[in-house]
Amino acid sequence: MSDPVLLEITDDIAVIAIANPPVNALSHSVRQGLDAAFAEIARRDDVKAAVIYGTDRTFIAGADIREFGKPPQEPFLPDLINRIEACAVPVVAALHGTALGGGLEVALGAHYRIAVPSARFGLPEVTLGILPGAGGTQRLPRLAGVEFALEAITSGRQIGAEEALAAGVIDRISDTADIREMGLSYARELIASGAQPRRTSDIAPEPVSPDVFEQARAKLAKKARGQLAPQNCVKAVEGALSLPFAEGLANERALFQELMESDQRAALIHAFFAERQVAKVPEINGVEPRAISRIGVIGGGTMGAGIAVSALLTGLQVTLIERDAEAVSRAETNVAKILQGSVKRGKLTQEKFDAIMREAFEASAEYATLATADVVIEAVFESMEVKKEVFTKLDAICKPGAVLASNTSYLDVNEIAAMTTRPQDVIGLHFFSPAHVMRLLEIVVADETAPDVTATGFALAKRLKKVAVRAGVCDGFIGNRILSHYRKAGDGAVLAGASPFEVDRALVNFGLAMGPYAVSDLAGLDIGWATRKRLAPTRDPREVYAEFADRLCEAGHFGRKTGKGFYVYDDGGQTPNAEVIDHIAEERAAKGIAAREIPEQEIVDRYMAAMINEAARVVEEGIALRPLDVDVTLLNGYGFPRWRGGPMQYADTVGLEKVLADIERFAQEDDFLWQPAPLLKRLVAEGKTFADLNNA
Ligand code: TC6
Repeated sequence: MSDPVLLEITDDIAVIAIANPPVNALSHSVRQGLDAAFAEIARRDDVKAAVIYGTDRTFIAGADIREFGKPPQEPFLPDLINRIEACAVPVVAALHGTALGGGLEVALGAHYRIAVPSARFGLPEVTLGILPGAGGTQRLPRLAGVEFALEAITSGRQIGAEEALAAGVIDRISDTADIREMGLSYARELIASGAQPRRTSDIAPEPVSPDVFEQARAKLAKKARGQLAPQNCVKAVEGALSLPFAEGLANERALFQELMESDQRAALIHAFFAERQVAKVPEINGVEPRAISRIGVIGGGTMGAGIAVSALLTGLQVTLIERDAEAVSRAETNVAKILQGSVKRGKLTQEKFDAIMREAFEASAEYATLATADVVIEAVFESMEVKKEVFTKLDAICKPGAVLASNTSYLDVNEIAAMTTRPQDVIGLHFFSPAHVMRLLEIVVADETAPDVTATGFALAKRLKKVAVRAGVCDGFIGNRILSHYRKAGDGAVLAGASPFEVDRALVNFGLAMGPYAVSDLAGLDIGWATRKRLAPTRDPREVYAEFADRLCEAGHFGRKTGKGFYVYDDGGQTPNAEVIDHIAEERAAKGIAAREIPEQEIVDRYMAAMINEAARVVEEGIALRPLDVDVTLLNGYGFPRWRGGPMQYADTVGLEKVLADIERFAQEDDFLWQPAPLLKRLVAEGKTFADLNNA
């Protein structure tokens, strides 16, 4: 392996190049190299300034996350950055790409910072369940003010060069193309002007009212409910104001260590790597995707319009098909409305909006306009008959090699593919609503789908900035199949004695964005009802079927859209619907169930055990490639709390033995719903975890 840190002395300037692809992370060898370079600079008396820059595409994207959880090795990053700051000659950080986390902390330890206009900055540690533990919480408030630092550190957001300049994070923007040269010429200028080292730690932070911290704490308690890292970030920044620099650093270190040892850190880092690992699908390794520039979308409702917008925003040409002129015009309005939302939020200029609507988007009632599309995504009504009709037409019209995709969320993609003469070109692309917002895309690979069609699905997902997960064909694929199982466990808890409102509350307290009953009100109770009716003929007679949701639907209560469902919606508020309690009481009486109090923890245990158990089956059957694919699905499409890492990571954290024991306990009440998955039993017997399967 070539040297990750190169030191050369040129014109009395020490030039330090970091070359640790792909992102120049501060791995042990990089820290060693930087430490040695600054030791060399201290030894020499012919060096008048130093420049640090990153080779290739970026400066430093942070500490090496792969080293977290392993025994730390010296030199430690905080000490190294103190050493850089203590350097007797001016140190310039020449910045491009992303200076994130420990990378920005290195830059803050330098004395002068210059960046190209496209450079981006940030302290994203909070998103990994930690805090900037190499002086970031102490130096950023000194340079950019406490309020700026608090917001940047607790959000972890990326900051552009202009904003960084205005805030005082960097000193200068330059559009010199050669990063090394950019740093060198700044250093030469500093030498010529007699500039001295300028240490951030010497700056006294501007005082702020203690209310600033209280408000930040209160806001984060709501926004980042249950999370440790944001609160520790506030404490660390508070220390920058109340403590001398060295003590502030020690305080930061202690708070950092506490987070390093937390399950939340392990879960968030699992999520980070899992979201990259999901794209590693053996069957497409080395397979070239088909070219995509023109997309066809069939159906201009919420889903179709969302898919169209998602594609338009990444520069693709989109043709949207609807039934007739009236539906075409409604679809156009839907697309324009969503895009206008981006204009309002400042994400799209009015000129760009006009250009997209004029040049990239077309809506039509003529299937023939799809003849040149590279990928066509069907997003029509969820009915096999309707979908079959669409695919028959597509088969007749689309060019050879076009990818024909269905956005079905449950149906059999093999059956859909069989309607065409080219099943190898057919795939499922299951978007989540609203499709221009939700990050998840399930790529459903049917029996005859060609590998380059699967590769095209992944390439499209990347272009649309989605996280794509490979799924096999079954009713509901990965996410909806698991969902229908844990929803039954929720219903089981209700029949046993909990109210739907207690179930919702328990799961929100656990960290879910919304409880399952509030979610079904939002989605529309008629959707689940239709699915239950569809599956009724194949329902196993041993299943304990909960009917209380059907009672609401029969009364015409479909949730938010009708003003009433599990909750009553009026004046923007939501209150429990008392009718639900009556329906449940009647059903318990009819089923001969004596209600008992179900503690909050038991509600969570039931819900999680059902999720994990079905997920284990999904993995064992190969519907999901690995446990991590399930985690990424639930995290990005189902509101599972990221700081718990997904259900499989959660299962490993609480222990598979406990999960199995829970299932066996619940089976005493309903031994049909609670049949332990063979994979779960095997892992427990072998003393293994789901993580072992991820790494297999
Ligand atoms: C920190 O700094 C703490 C400091 C305090 C210490 C006391 N380490 O995302 P991509 C890998 S915490 C190790 O696909 P992009 C990634 O797994 C850190 N590996 O590329 C992938 O590997 P694969 C704070 C890393 O161009 C490959 O690099 N920093 C790291 O879409 C390419 O990544 C962050 O949180 C890392 N730090 O996006 C930044 N980063 O090819 C985390 C990436 O084997 N990184 N890899 O799958 C990012 O946000 C993005 O990677 C990016 C580049 C914006 C830098």
